[in-house]
Amino acid sequence: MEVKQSTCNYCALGCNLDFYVEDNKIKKVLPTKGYPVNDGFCCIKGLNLNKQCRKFKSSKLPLLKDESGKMKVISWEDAFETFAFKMRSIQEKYGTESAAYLSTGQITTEEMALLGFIGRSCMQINGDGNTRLCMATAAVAHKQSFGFDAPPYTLKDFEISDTIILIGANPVVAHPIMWSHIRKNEKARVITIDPRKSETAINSNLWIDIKPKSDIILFYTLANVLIEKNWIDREYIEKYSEGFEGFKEHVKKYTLENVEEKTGISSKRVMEFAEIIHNGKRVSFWWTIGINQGYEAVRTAQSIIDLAVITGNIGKEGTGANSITGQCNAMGSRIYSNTTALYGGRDFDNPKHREEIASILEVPCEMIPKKPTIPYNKIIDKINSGEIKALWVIGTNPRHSWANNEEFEKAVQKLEFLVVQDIYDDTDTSKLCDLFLPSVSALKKEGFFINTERRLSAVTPILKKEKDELADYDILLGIGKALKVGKPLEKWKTPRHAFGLIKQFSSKMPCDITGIDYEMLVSSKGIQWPFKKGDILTSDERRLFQDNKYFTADKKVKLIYADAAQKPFTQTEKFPYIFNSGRGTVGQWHTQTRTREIEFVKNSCFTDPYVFINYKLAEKLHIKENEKVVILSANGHKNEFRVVLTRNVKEDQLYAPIHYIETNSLTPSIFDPYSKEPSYKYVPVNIEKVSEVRS
Ligand SMILES: Nc1nc2c(c(=O)[nH]1)N[C@H]1C(S)=C(S)[C@@H](COP(=O)(O)OP(=O)(O)OC[C@H]3O[C@@H](n4cnc5c(=O)[nH]c(N)nc54)[C@H](O)[C@@H]3O)O[C@H]1N2
Ligand SMILES: Nc1nc2c(c(=O)[nH]1)N[C@H]1C(S)=C(S)[C@@H](COP(=O)(O)OP(=O)(O)OC[C@H]3O[C@@H](n4cnc5c(=O)[nH]c(N)nc54)[C@H](O)[C@@H]3O)O[C@H]1N2
Ligand code: SF4
Ligand SMILES: [Mo]
Repeated sequence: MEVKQSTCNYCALGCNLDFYVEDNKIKKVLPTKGYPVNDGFCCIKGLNLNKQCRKFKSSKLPLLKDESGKMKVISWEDAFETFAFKMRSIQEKYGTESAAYLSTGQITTEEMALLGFIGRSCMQINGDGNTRLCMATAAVAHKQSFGFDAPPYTLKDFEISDTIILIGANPVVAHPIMWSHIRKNEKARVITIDPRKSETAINSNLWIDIKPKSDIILFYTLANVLIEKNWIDREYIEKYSEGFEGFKEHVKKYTLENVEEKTGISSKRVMEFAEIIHNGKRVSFWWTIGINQGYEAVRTAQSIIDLAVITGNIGKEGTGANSITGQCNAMGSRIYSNTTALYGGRDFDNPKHREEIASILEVPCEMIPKKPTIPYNKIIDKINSGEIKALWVIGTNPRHSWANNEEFEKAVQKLEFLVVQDIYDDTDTSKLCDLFLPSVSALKKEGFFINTERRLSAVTPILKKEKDELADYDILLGIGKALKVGKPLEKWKTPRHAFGLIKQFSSKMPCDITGIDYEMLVSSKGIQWPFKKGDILTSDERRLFQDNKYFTADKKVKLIYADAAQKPFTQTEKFPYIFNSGRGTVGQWHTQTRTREIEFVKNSCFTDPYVFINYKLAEKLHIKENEKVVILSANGHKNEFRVVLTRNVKEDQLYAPIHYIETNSLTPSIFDPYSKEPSYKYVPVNIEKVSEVRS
């Protein structure tokens, strides 16, 4: 039996797995021993990767909607020609930017880079990704504060930190292997900041039960206290940061007197928290999308960075202001998809950067876009206003996952051409399309992913493609040919060619990987960026900023801050409760297209949408466990949910898992002003008994 090592294509840990293969069938999956991320462990999703596409397989050939509205199987050639003909005619009729695409953090970096070339350079259209829904805030915060989108840590930092502060992050459910690194560290004090007592809060030493979206006020108040008490690292601040005097003045407004009213945390508890930070020798701050998804998310993320910097908890072992990513290749998409940043994290508006990329690709400089893509929400707005007529969706399921998701359904009705490229033809979005392009899953692909700690790892073809099966990479090449891209496409012949280009894109950038050959990634321990030509690997774990040099022009980290924003919605008599949403169980992945293949997950999870409600609130409203209620949102929509009673959400709050399409019918069209990431986790709602609403 052959054993092939590859990377899990679910979450951003990028666990490695050994696949035991015989006769092009997977007989067994075991987590790779000795791999620095998961060393012989993994979660239920990774263990069941062999089931991906087993039961709900799409047709191997594309599908095209005929005049009667039925999907008919067509050949790949016809699909590519149809794609090119329809896209070109729409662009000719309505203008170049009347087409757009929405992509993903779940395909290989090579595929992202090629898609970025076809979409942004050859078609000259806008294209954003589901990483906007997830990580855009962290990317913008890093870029502004550090000078580059660079998560600084290595997973080992969890094991050597003495104070681990988790903010808006629920790794017990969302990153179980990350939690296992935390568990290994028996000495650390673990503090979780979350409005609900999440599975992680339950297992922490301290739960800071903050009011939703008041983190920024807590962090500024903490900073104020730490500065007043002189519990800060003055030498670090002076030598390596910029903006401290202004920051110090700014946080003076955030006093202990006001903190409880705004955050729900008493001044005594804030003082105790400040002492914990002061007493810690290696304090690490970790945040995920409880922070990234918000109406002032970038500034909140930066208030975390500011705290780490003023206390000197950055660039050293077991410290850092550390953003955790979500999807297996979110980091690949952030740096190499050519959408929000030019290849390699360059700037679209920098002529030198554009020339460098044009010269690597051997194309005229005019082919390199001069501006980042318009964001996801603008793409949807422009479909609704009639400016965008064609949409190409790759590896994401926006009918389910987009905020206020009925807006997406509305948008689709206005489109003249919707193409969906997915591994299943029955997703909520696939079901709406005119042309369906089936890709094989990562089990049959070659390429690489970049995980949350900047580790590149190989995606190895575990199974051979069958007749008529194509990977996203092949599909993109087919589209490129039909679009008559011509000679420039020769540079992209295979994923290995793309790898070579990506290396060149990275040259002299902070994410430099010119020292990595693809073979070095295969059956290896992965390699974290940067790894320049000539570098020698001396350790499995590397962190950034150990030399205290940041990627800004003056090499200093910027302390960035702003007045806390007004809430876009407040709780009123009409909408008295706050509706929060996030991951439900370890076994369920987002819109469930893939994890429905896992029998155990299917059998152990609700099939219909549910919402957690506090016992006391239920009592007050005469609602019982398992009863169906209607939740009415301030966004104007309502939907039915099954009630699950809990003590872990506050009386004025509700929590719904995102794995059911109903949840996002209630979320608002509100975005952070800098990152344009949706504020999914905060919307006022009301609850009514089904009978009351129907009568
Ligand atoms: N099983 C499973 N694992 C996954 C995924 C999955 O779908 N299923 N998805 C992956 C992806 S793409 C991502 S991005 C990650 C997400 O990983 P996480 O961010 O850990 O997951 P969430 O459950 O969305 O949100 C985390 C917590 O934020 C809290 N929160 C809400 N509002 C606030 C607030 O105002 N302040 C604070 N401090 N906390 C708040 C929520 O109550 C929730 O417990 O998970 C990844 N892992
Ligand atoms: N209310 C609320 N909504 C949220 C969130 C929240 O916390 N609250 N979180 C947001 C976040 S962080 C995220 S990341 C998004 C995720 O939202 P989505 O991206 O919509 O979720 P997925 O179910 O992961 O969709 C991925 C799609 O890609 C397909 N796919 C898998 N592998 C491949 C492949 O190799 N090739 C192709 N072509 N297709 C493939 C899958 O079948 C699936 O249809 O949801 C966001 N929505
Ligand atoms: S923790 Fe993440 S990367 Fe590891 S097996 Fe589970 S889903 Fe895959
Ligand atoms: Mo995500």
